[in-house]
Amino acid sequence: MTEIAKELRAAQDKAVPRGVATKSIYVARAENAELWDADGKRYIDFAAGIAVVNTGHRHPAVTAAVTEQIGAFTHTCFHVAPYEGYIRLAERLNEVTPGAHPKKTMFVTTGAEAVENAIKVARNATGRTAIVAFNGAFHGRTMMGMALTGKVVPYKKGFGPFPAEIYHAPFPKAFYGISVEEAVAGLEQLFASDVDPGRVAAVIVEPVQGEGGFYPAPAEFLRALRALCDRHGMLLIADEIQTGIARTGKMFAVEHAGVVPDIITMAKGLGGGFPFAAVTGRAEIMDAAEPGGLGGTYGGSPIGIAAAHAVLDVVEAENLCGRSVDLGLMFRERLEALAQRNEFSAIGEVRGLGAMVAFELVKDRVSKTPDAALTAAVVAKAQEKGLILLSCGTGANVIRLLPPLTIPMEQAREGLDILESALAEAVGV
Ligand code: PLZ
Repeated sequence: MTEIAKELRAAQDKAVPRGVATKSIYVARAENAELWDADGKRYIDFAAGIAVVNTGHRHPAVTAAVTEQIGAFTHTCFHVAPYEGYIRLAERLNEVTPGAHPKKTMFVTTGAEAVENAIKVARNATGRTAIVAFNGAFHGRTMMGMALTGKVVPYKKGFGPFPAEIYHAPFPKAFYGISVEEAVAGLEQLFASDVDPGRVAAVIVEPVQGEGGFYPAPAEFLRALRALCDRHGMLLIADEIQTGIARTGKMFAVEHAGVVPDIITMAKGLGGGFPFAAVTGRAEIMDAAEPGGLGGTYGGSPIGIAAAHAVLDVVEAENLCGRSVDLGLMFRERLEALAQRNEFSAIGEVRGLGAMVAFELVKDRVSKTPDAALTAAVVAKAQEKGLILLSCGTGANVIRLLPPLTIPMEQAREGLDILESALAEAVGV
């Protein structure tokens, strides 16, 4: 660490709670897929602010839209003095989300808040109370978000009690031997032993588990969930907060499976770097709550609305879904080639969907024991060499690659070169 970083770290440790864990990259400036710290050191950004700047840091179109909005008005509260941009963005999301049925959209500020509202709406519309989520899921840090999250340390431990009537079922993970059949059987078991499906308002699922380790839900699993929901009158909520907005090569990851959810939550990529989130659902479901039952002071902030309109324009104009597919292929090919090499036998699996790519680091490929220490070492070495990487996974042993979808190919390759040399140093070759 440099002197500036050391000093800021020390000040942070005194002034900010340690629960708010961070890296020690003190950013001064960022542009597209590059970031410079307070010492002028350059980084290639394979984190994108955790899948937020899919359109790159400070995309000119996003910056221009926000600047123009600041010149007009920055806040009125949609409940007090509504504005056209909110309504037009709702129309756009009703159009681009999967399914031809009538839809409605509301806006909030964070992913967790989108999840909260999806659950509120689902309970109100069905008159049912129970919610099913999955082991390893991540749905946010609010009370309901934590309750739905399927990992205790560090997300839930010591923070309860949580809202009642939340149940967890197994998520299919082929690498760890949990098949789709077993996951579906787990749900049937839940309905037989714990909760009457007639009391379940909704099943909430990430089409690719994000924080939990970048496990794509197999298409047949998502289809089985859709069928189960239809059979029991439960709603299917797709949490597309990390997977949405072109990240997986489609606008929404559920499209890969051809599954139409009843409700979709969005955040991250939608705001292009501004705190912004949305809930889109079947019109009759979204309309169940009484007037005044939904909303908030900042929900649908004019700044976020302007940014999101620009993001949707850029995704289309720059064909970011196509770009996501190309990037994902390039990343996977390179990682799979590394995994073939003897010295990199710690790479247990390479997987992903579009530009949501990850690899699992294990002590060996037989025991598949997660190697969290090696993972932390790779991330640290990459950082030294100027590459920002994020780990994830319930065993903290998965490295995920989440570059802006606008990253120039040569920077993507440069990032992969750094990753390879970080990996080599970490395994000691
Ligand atoms: N649902 C699927 O990925 C946020 C969280 C990082 P917020 N993921 C990154 C951390 O450690 O807090 C996320 C997500 C999915 C919900 C959320 C929550 O979104 O905008 O962070 O509230």
